[in-house]
Formats: sequence, structure tokens, C-alpha cells
Amino acid sequence: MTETETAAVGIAVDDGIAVITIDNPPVNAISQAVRQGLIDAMAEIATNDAVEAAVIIGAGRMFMAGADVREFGKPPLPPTLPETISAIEASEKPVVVAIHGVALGGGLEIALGCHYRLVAPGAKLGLPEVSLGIIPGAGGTQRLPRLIGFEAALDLITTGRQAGAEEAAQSGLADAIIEGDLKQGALDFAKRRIGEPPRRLSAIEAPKPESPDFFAEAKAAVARRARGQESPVKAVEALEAAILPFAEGVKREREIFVELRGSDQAKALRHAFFAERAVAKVPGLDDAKPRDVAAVGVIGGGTMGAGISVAALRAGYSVTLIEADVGALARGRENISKNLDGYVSRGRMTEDAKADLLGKLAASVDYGALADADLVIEAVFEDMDVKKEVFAKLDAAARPGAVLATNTSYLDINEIAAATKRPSDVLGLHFFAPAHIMRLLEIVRTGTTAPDVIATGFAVGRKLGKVSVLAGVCDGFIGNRILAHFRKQADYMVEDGAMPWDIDAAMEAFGLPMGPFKVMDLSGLDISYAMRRRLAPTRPAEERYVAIADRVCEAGWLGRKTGRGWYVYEDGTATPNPDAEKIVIEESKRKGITRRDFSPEEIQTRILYAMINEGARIVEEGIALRPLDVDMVEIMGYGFPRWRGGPMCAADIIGLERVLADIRAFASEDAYYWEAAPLLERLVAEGKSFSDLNGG
Ligand code: 3H9
Repeated sequence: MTETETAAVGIAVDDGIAVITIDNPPVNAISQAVRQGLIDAMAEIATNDAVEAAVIIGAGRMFMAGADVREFGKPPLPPTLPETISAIEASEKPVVVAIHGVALGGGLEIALGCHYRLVAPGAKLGLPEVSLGIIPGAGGTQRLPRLIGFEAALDLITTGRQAGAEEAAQSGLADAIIEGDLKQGALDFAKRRIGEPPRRLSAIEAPKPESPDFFAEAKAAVARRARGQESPVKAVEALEAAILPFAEGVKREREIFVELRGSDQAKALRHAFFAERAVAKVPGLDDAKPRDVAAVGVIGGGTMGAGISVAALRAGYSVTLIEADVGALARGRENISKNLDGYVSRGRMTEDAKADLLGKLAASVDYGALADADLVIEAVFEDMDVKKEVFAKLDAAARPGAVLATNTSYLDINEIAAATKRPSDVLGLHFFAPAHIMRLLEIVRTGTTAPDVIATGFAVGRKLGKVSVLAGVCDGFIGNRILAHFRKQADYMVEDGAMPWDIDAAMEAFGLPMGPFKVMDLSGLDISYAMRRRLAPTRPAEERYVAIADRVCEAGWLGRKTGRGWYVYEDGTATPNPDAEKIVIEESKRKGITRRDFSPEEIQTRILYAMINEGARIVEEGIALRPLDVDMVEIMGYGFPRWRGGPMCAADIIGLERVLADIRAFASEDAYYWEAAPLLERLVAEGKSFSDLNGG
């Protein structure tokens, strides 16, 4: 056996088979060292007469996560990935790839350059480049359709989804699934291929599209789904180039890849990728050890409590549900069961698995049932007195050291914590409805929450599959506080001349899945009405107040549940409510406002800037640790388009100087509302951007 090593790629020759091992922890990203190592390995294989075939395999927990995302945005270092893959594919000796864990992006493109692909049973294969604002740039859009046809390739490339081993084997993406020892299986497979001519995907004739209009139709469908994101649409263009001879197709693919790599959208999506991982890294929490959590108590079986219970059950916790009376308890159980039915009907859970989960659910009207809980999450009615009463009872029932959490969306958690004799054990775990589906979790620390309690919040969030973001206490924490400003801006524009459906259309064009007025109709106008009532006593007298929504609500139009709100809902369609329009016009008149037109761009700008300005205040006050935490809350919880990177990243892309100049111009009309956040002023004065505050 001979062995040579580069930093990240090792070769060992064993009985005529070269085993090339990629070893670049933690995810075998294809750094410059990996590319060079592979080229060197292929050169050695070509010249070493003792080698008759090769196996490429990954060390550690996966094959390869793809190109090193950290190298993007920096000058490219040779050799390129396409050159590396060409060197592999050109080998005269058969090259077999053995995939475990994931083969993503450039990792799968390397696999497509090999002559045979073997997968371990749990392997996942995908080309997720579009989610980073780019397309596969190393032949993926050209080799994949040659292997599995255009339709299947289009699905994988434009969605970025991962195919499991079974699917890969069925589609022809993988030649075989290797049960047992992957390396041994690959060695045996390679031995059987010795002497066979190499199977090169680039040499296969271009496939035919499934129908004459295939690409035009695909482009239209993908564009609709992408809501402003360019990369999936460009991916269709690259795929279309696969009908050309291979050399021309890869040239076109590369052009598109290079164009997108430098785009604002790619920058924003890279930011989102790293921010999603950075939110869990809380400075100062390194030494805090999370408390052990196995048993979770949930107080309240309404929409939120039931969603939280399902999330906890699915994550493997046992759950004890507490309700005020037997009837409410039965309804809570029913809500949980219905949520689980949703998974069953979509084929994502078997009836047996559902029954198993329900077996881990206990329910009681007695707080004594919480005596063994390690974590209790309160999800009762949003009222301070009710919550304090619950926490006083919880304080008496829970064991010492249990973590006590409230799912409040707005209330002062310091005050809730003070209702117990153990405020350091209290924190906020703010879930988003539906709690078993939405990925955001705001972890809210009070002035007294112990570090290990915060660390427990993050550990539980991770187990629940959530993206957890730390927030401080204020009205609405990060997300709902920004939402309040978003809505205020929308209301101001409606009173000044726009119609609710204009705002919705403009914000949907901005990339939101649903405009704010449609969202209000969905959640019920009475919800925000109650909130405005609650805030009324503390609202500054000089603050502009728009009463349109109050009047629509007082007319009994509560949205979808009454068939009428901002829109009229009939036969499954929503049309603008003419009576709401009348109220809008009357209210403008009552205030002496001359209504004017708002272009979609102006609507988008005013709403975005209101979010940026408030986001800057939230960072400055320390409610959010960094701008990236604000971005993640908005992307994960409020449908802010990921391809814009979140409001703070969007501000950096626009340029803070311009944002500040525009805000100052708005302030000349409405000084009360549009006062620029001091942090924004300071960053502009120092020539910095929000990203400078994100650290590493
Ligand atoms: C591409 O391939 C382009 C080509 O077509 C063309 C080229 C010409 N690069 O997520 P985790 C880091 S584009 C650099 O916590 P998990 C990550 O930041 C690429 N770093 O682990 C984290 O660092 P830290 C297409 C990467 O087990 C650490 O690794 N590929 C990369 O939950 C652990 O990550 C993708 O889009 C990378 N590519 O999930 C795949 N990937 O510890 C992106 C990860 O400092 N990656 N890191 O925070 C993933 O989907 C997940 O990371 C993966 C592992 C499933 C692999």
C-alpha cells in the first residue's frame, strides 16, 4: 500500500484500487486545497501502473457539502471546480464515487463527473445552489439532465431539494445503494469495473426535452414560484442549454453562474445562510451548560399550546398538557390530534406513529401533574393578570431547577417572572403560529434570566428544529415590534391615498408571500383591534392614529372568518371590499387629507425603511444582539424574502447613505414618525454598514 497526502485529500492504493479520501472538516467543503488535491490525485492515478480503478469517498459525517461558500465573493483561486471535474471524468481508469451523508452542490457535481455513483442508504443528494442565489456552476445543469432527463433534473435544480438514496437509485442518479460497509462495497464494485471503458456523462448525446414548450412552460412556472428570486429562473435557462453540445452548454452555464455569483441576491442569500447559523452563537453563553430537558409541560391547549405540544412531541419530548377545565382539556387534545392528522394526511406520518406520539401526551387540570417537568411553556390567553396567576401556580408546582417559559408575544416578561420566587429560571419562548410548522423561535431573556436557562432555550429550539434568535424584553420583542411599524406605515399610506389592495399587491411584488391586509383578514381583524385597545392608554398623544381598521372591525367585518374584511370572500376568491373602500375615503376626508397616488415602489420603500429604522433601534437598544438577528427573525417568521437577506442586509445593499437621505426626506413631511435611528446616523457618519456589526 502506498500513501500520499495533501492537506485535504488523501490517496491510499489497495490491491489495484486507489481510494481517494476527501477530508476537510466539518463538511468536506470543496476548498482550493480539495480541488488541487483531487487534480493531483487524478494525475497520480493516471501514471501509477499499480492503479486500475479509483474510489472517491468522504471522511467524517458526509461526502461533500459543495463548494466552499466562504470563497465566494473573493477572487477565485485555481484550479476551478469545472477543471477539477473534467480531470476526474477524463480518467481512462474507472472512477467510482461512494456517497454517505450528503452530496450537495459541487459535491454532487463531482459525483456526476465520476463514472459510477454509489450511495449509502441514508444519503441525500441535491443541487441547492439556487438557495444561495446561484446555479450549479460545474456542469450540474448539463450532466444531470443527460443522466435523469430534463423533468427530473429541473425539479431537483430549481427547488434545491434533496433526493434520498431510494429516489436516486430509481431515477438513475445512483447506480446502486450499498448496504453495510460503504468503502468495502465501493472497492468491490470498482474491482468489477476494471478494464471497462469509462462512462462519461459529458459524452452522452444531449437529451430531448419532454415537450416542445417544456422550457417556456417551466420558466413561467418557476418564475411564479420564485417570487422575484432570479436564480431558479436562470437555472431553467442553464438547463435549456443542455440541448446544445456539451462544451457549449457548460460555457453557457458558467456565464450564468459567474453573473449570478456577483449579484446582490447571491450576496443576500449567502448572508442568510451564515446568519441562520450565527444566531445560535450567542456571545458570552459559551460556558453556559443547558439544563437537561426530557419532560415538557404546556399550559394551554389553544392554537399555540397545541402547536407547541405537537412540536415537542415530534422532537421526542414527553408532554403534559394543562388546561383550566375538563372541557378545555378535551378541546386541547383534539387540537393536538388534528395537527397530527395534518402530517398523516400528507403521508408524512403513519397512523401508528401518531398513536405513539399521543401515547407520550398526558393531560390534566391539576398543576401537580407538572411536578416532574423539566421545562414548562405557558401558552394561555395574552393578558398580564392571567399570566401572572398561571406563573404563581406554576411556581408552587414545578420542581426546583425547572425552566419556566412564557409564549407571550408582547407582554413584559420581567413582570411575569416577578410573579415567581425564581425569576432567574424564567424566559420567553415566543413561537409563531402554527407553532409546529413555523421555524422561528424568539428566545426572550429578561433582566434576570440565568445564562444556563437561555442556553436551555437554544438547546430545546435546536431539538425542535427551530431557528432560535435571542431577543430582549420590549413591546413585541424583535419581530412584532417591527411588524407594528410595518403596519403603521401601511395604515398611513392608506389614509394618505393608497388602497389596502394596492399595499398588498406592492408588498407581494416585493416578495412577501401575502400582503399585510390579507394577513389581517386571515388572522382576524379583532386580534389587532384588541391590541390597539391595549396600547391606547400608553400611546403618545402626538402620535398619528389611523382609525380605519377600527371602523372596519366595528362594522363586524373581521376578515375571512366573517366572509368579509378588507376583502370580500366568495366562492374561494378575494375581491376588494367596496364598503372598506368607503370607510378609507371617509376617514381621509374626516382628517382633511387630500389623497394622492402611491407607486408600488414608494409603498415598498416606505415600508422597508420603516422596518430598517426600527430594526436599527432594536439593535442599538440591545434587544437584538446584531443586525443579522433582526434579519433572521424577519426571514424565518414574517415571510421577508430571503433573497433580500432581511431588512438590515437589504439596507446595506441599497447603501445606508441613501437610506438615511430618504428617511430624512420623509422626516421633512412627518418629523414625528420618521426620525432616523441614531445608529443609522452613526454608521453613515463612520462610513460603515450594518454588516460591520455582525462580527466574524
Ligand atoms: C456550490 O456548490 C457551487 C457549485 O455548483 C459551483 C462551484 C463552481 N461552504 O449547517 P451546519 C459550514 S454552492 C462552507 O451547521 P449541518 C457551516 O457554515 C454550495 N462552509 O451543519 C457551519 O460552520 P460553523 C452548495 C459550509 O450538519 C458548518 O459548516 N451547497 C458549507 O446541520 C456546519 O454546518 C450548499 O448549499 C459550505 N458549502 O448541515 C450546502 N456548508 O460551524 C450548504 C456548511 O462555522 N450546507 N458549512 O457555523 C448545508 O446545507 C449544511 O451545512 C449541511 C450540514 C447539510 C451540509
